[in-house]
Amino acid sequence: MAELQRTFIAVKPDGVQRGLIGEVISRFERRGLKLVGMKLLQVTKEMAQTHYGEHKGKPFYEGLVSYITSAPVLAIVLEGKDAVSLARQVIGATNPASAAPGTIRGDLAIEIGRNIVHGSDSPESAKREIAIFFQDSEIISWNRTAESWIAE
Ligand code: D4T
Repeated sequence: MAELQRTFIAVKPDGVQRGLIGEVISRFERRGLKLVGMKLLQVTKEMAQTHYGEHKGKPFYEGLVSYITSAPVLAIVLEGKDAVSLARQVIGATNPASAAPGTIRGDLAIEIGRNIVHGSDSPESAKREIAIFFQDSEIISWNRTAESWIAE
C-alpha cells in the first residue's frame, strides 16, 4: 500500500536563472503530486551547509555550497502517495549526462554541477530538509477536488 508522503524539492539557482521554474513545477503538477508549500528565497551559507552536511569534506562540497547560495532558489513541498520516489523519478539521475530522456535533468541539463533541481532521497531526508526551509505554518494542508481522478 502506497504511503502518503511529503518531499522537499528545490529549483536550484541555474533553474531559476534559466527561467525554468514554470517548466519544473508543471512537470510535478502534471504527474499528480500536490503542492503544499512554496517560496522563493536566498539560501544562506548556514542553510546550505546544513542541507548538504552529508557531503562535507567531499571535493565538490565548497563548489556546491557557493552554487546553491549564488542566486535565489525556489523551495517546494509536494505531497502524494510515494511522493519521495515519484518526485525522484520525475527529476531523473543526479548526473544529467546519464539521466533518462523525459526526466527534468535528462531533458534540460547536461552537467552534475548544474542539475537544476533537488529532490529528497528518503522520507527521513524530506522531514529534515523541509524543516530547514519551512515553518510548519507555511505548509498548507488542502483538499484537492480532483484527488479521486488522480489516485483511488
Ligand atoms: P540533490 O541533492 O541535488 O538532489 O542531488 P542528488 O540527491 O540527486 O545527489 P547527491 O545528494 O548525491 O548530490 C548532491 C548534489 O551535489 C552535486 N554533486 C554531486 C556534484 O556536483 N558532484 C558530484 O560528484 C556529486 C556526487 C549534485 C547534487
